[in-house]
Amino acid sequence: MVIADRTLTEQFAEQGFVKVEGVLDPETVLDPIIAEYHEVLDSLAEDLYAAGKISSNFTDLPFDERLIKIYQETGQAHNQYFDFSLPFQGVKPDTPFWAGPAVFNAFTNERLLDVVEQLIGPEIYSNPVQHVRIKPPEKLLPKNDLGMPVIGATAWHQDHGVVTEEADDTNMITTWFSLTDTPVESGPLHVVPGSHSDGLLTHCLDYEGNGPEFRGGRQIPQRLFEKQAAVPLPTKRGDVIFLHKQLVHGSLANVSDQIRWSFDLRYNPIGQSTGREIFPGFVARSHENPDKELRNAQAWRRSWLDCRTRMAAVNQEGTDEVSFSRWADGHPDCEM
Ligand SMILES: O=C(O)CCC(=O)C(=O)O
Ligand SMILES: [Fe+2]
Repeated sequence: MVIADRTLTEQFAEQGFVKVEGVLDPETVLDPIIAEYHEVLDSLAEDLYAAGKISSNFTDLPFDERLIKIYQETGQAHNQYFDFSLPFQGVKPDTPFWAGPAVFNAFTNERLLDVVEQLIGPEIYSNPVQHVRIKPPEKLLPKNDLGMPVIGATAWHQDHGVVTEEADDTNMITTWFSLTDTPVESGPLHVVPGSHSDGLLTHCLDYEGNGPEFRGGRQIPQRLFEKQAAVPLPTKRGDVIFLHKQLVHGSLANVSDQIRWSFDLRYNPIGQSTGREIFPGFVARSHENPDKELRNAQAWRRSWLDCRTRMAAVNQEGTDEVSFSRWADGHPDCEM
């Protein structure tokens, strides 16, 4: 595949990212996901209504308005209901998550895997570091204790910095796509071209030096990379962005009137550590052992249910039997 006179792999090697247009078919891949998430929103509304936390189920409202209303009335974002992952701490036997068949269908999409294959080779493992991010317009969102929207812009980081040291030699690639068009004002990815060549940078915990929109939380101080060089990557439905694990990136704020809704999935060559071993991955494509490819959405969901059972026995009330972070406080790079 050739994009703007350079091959996809050349562009990825030079820039640390590549956007490929029209990889996923909106009607057969993305619309079924959106339909599936209507059920998820139903269950969120039912649970909150039963607990007396919202004044109505809001069944008459369209998806976006209903989600926003629920976030407003509860003063919280409820992303865990929608995410195909689990928290690192305090998982309960009934912690909600969503690992539905339409989601699994995207993870195993052949056209998506064809591009992944060009970038990391033909033996492809679905790495379980993966998230859905549904971000309503910031002006409509309640604020957290720091005065920031309860779900907003993503602070500067490298995806390598999000996994444990076990994955230092893993050739992990991130794939990012949006369920709805994501113009600049909706808060797309924001990447620093070429920054993947500078190695793993320090990620600070609860850092305050990157400006009010990134107050607190884990992030790379802006003085460690060329922030002025950052470019936004708006997307249309069906486009997919591929990121090198050391590309410095974040996302912009959603200052539009629409929700901003993305998936980020990761893949690595089979046999390499995922850097999050307690979470379940699977063989997405194997030319050597095609019979090992997982194509059963129920089995995938069950693997997350089993993981939830395992997680409910560890990392409770401040204990840390399973580590998810490689960073400690007190690095000189993090001084203000
Ligand atoms: O979509 C976002 O806000 C951030 C996504 C991200 O950091 C990623 O896909 O690795
Ligand atoms: Fe990221």
